[in-house]
Amino acid sequence: MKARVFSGVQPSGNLHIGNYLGALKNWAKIQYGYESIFCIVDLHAVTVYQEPATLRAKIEEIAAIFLAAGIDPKHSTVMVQSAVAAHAELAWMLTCVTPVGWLERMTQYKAKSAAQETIGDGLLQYPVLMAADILLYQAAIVPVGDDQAQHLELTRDIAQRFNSLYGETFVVPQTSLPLVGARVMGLDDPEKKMSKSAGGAGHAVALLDTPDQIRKKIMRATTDSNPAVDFETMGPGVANLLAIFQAFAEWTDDRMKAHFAGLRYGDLKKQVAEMVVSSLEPFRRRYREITAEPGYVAGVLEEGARRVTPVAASTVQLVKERMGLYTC
Ligand code: AQP
Repeated sequence: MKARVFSGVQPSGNLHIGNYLGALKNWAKIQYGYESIFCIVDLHAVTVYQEPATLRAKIEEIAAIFLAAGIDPKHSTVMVQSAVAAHAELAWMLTCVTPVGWLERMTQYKAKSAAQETIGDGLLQYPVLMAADILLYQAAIVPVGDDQAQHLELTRDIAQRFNSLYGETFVVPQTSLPLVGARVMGLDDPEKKMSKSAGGAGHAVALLDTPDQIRKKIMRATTDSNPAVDFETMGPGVANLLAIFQAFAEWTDDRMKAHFAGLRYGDLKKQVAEMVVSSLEPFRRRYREITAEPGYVAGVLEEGARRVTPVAASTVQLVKERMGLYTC
């Protein structure tokens, strides 16, 4: 039997090239080597307020983006978290073995709670629900961007703690990070990671941006006071543009240096913009085709929930038995 892969995206904004390079591109590449489950984690999205009608529409949009990015629904499962109640059920059981101090240390919790007047309990519990998502399917590999590495470490800690308290129950998962593109930074502020819920109009290149929007955003990206690319002294803005190019083009470091050293920033930006536009062209075409077929995405999601429900139920049954909870 093939090892299982699990990963997810929150339907909480416009998916951007950071989500693509950090997660989706890698998922499409590795999916055939594993039994793969890719999830739209809507229960995570509501840890901060989402307008209900927008959230509902986003769920199908994100599913269509997964498929357009190359996830093959004949081989891989695409599903919505809230369609399988066992995610929330297992999260409670894991909450009971997780010390609060572990959760308060999470950097994403610190950053997101700092921006809220009242901190919802869900924001603190977020990594436990994420652990439940992964452990529910006994996933061996979790391909994510670098910002999720700390949550993955916590998932491993929770699994190990549960296993040592109640006996071997969960597979302890491994994190899989892409070599380039694991942390794409904001175009307007290269000190901050590109994020769907932060920044102004020039912050992120959305996957559904038009070629002209992509060109405009990249041409306005923050660089530094040098006139041209110098690999020894370049600032974070230039390093980010080069990383974006390299992640799309899949060039080696040597080829990048030979091609870009000494290139003026205006020309660098033009080349990065054209690389992003042309790389996303097949994605845009597939997205148009997928969304033109009424009911197609809903059917994929229904089938996804149907496939994973028995797997989730068997893990919950095992956990209940281990903990001495009531089973019938
Ligand atoms: N900037 C990034 N560079 C590389 N990978 C990234 N990911 C997110 N941002 C970058 C990866 O994309 C996957 C899905 O992310 P998510 O939807 O679960 O939420 P997130 O990590 O919190 O991403 P955002 O874009 O910052 O969303 P918001 O603003 O809604 O919180 C994950 O694998 C993530 O690592």
